[in-house]
Amino acid sequence: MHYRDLRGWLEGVESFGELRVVEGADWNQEIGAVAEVAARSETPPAVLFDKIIGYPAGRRVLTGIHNPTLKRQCLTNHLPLDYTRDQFIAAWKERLDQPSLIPPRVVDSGPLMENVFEGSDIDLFSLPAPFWHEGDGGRYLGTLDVTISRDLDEGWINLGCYRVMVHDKNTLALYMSPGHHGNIHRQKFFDRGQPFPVAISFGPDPLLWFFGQMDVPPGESEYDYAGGVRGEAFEVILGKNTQLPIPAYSEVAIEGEVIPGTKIPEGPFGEFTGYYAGGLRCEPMLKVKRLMYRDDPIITGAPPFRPAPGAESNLIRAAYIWNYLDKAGVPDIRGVAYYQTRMLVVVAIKQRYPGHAKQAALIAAQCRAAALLTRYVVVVDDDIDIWDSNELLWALCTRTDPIKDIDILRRCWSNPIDPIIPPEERGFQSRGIIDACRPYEWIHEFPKVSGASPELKKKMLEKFGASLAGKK
Ligand SMILES: Cc1cc2nc3c(=O)[nH]c(=O)nc-3n(C[C@H](O)[C@H](O)[C@H](O)COP(=O)(O)O)c2cc1C
Ligand SMILES: [Mn+2]
Repeated sequence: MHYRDLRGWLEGVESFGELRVVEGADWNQEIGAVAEVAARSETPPAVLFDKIIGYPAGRRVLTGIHNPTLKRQCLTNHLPLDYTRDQFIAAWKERLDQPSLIPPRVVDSGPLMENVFEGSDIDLFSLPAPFWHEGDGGRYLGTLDVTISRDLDEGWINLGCYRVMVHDKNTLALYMSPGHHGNIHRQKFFDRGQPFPVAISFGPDPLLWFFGQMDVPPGESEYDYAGGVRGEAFEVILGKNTQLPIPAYSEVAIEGEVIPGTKIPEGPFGEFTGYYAGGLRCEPMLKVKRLMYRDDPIITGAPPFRPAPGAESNLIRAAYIWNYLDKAGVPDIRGVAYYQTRMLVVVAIKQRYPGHAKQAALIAAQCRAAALLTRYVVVVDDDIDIWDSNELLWALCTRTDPIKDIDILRRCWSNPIDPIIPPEERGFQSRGIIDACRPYEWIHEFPKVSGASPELKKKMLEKFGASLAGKK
């Protein structure tokens, strides 16, 4: 099922019954709370909020792109809707291994230009940016956005998903953590005393956002990757003030400048870790020079909460880590799971030689896709279903002897919103490496796993399944 923009994506979601419409919610905390309740349901739907209190009908907010079912991830990623998790990861491994890159195509205009405001006509409060969580410090227009910037020395264009708070009618605060490409781009302008030009899409094509929150290597543009996956260049309009390429089918976008030497409050914000660890901080002000939106615009939102059980985790990041392991020459990787909000990477291997598990763990722990904020890396044998947390805990408890099997890496890459690190030490973290494989030295003598064989279980189901189901 192919879609060309967010509206096409919504039609797709509706066609398989995963779209809900909520009318009459308040931007002030109600949208955030409804989004959380929806995210915790068994099949978390996408929720389109309309007739928001205090706003004309048509100015909408959409949640449920970032915590989707597998089917919605398939839709977003232009894959067959009936793909299993394994097929999805395999398809992404291939895409990442041999990416087809299609750069964006500049067009003169697009739906985004249906409403354009400049100078004193700009009013960010004309859009129903939600106050997402009760303890937040302001209204966040940007949670599922794409921030577009250019590298001053090398010219390449970055897309990153960074949170954006509304400060006043034409001022925003943009939070980009150290090491992220937008942050490095900003440093280059500020080092020369120049304002940092940015454009931000607040209702992008979900695929552009997907790449915006992924670790595409520096020097490469997320635009080109997303175009490759879509099989067609993204149409972009060049910003009048910044010359930055802005998706022409965005619902809402701004362009402007971040001003060096200025400071405005940013946060607190209920973060993806499930805490307010970043607290109230300061960021330089982003002055908006142009606001553009489609008729009846949709703001896309990804309000973070503590982990919700129903959502699929970040499968693409798992595929990324797996590819890095392959490229580093670690053989016989049988699976990689990445529990995003839990900061946990799990690798399953078929052990082939002494030290194989440690090699896999250390590379997984520092490859680009997992280098930031990973707390634990666990390596297990390939008989463990790494997507079943019960199986994982079973391996952890029965195949590790802590004194032998846990290593600690010190001074790894963390960021200012890491809740367990005392504020003055933030930026670094330690990382636990756990070898939960059967010990290689006596793998063949290791106690046999008990329980009926899969064949016997299957046979018994055929024979007695009806009785077990209470049907006889
Ligand atoms: C919903 C969501 C919100 C995010 N918010 C931020 C943020 O506020 N600041 C930030 O630096 N990174 C944030 N990230 C993480 C970055 O988007 C991610 O690390 C991405 O790879 C950064 O792109 P870059 O490598 O081009 O810098 C967020 C990710 C998601 C999924
Ligand atoms: Mn990047």
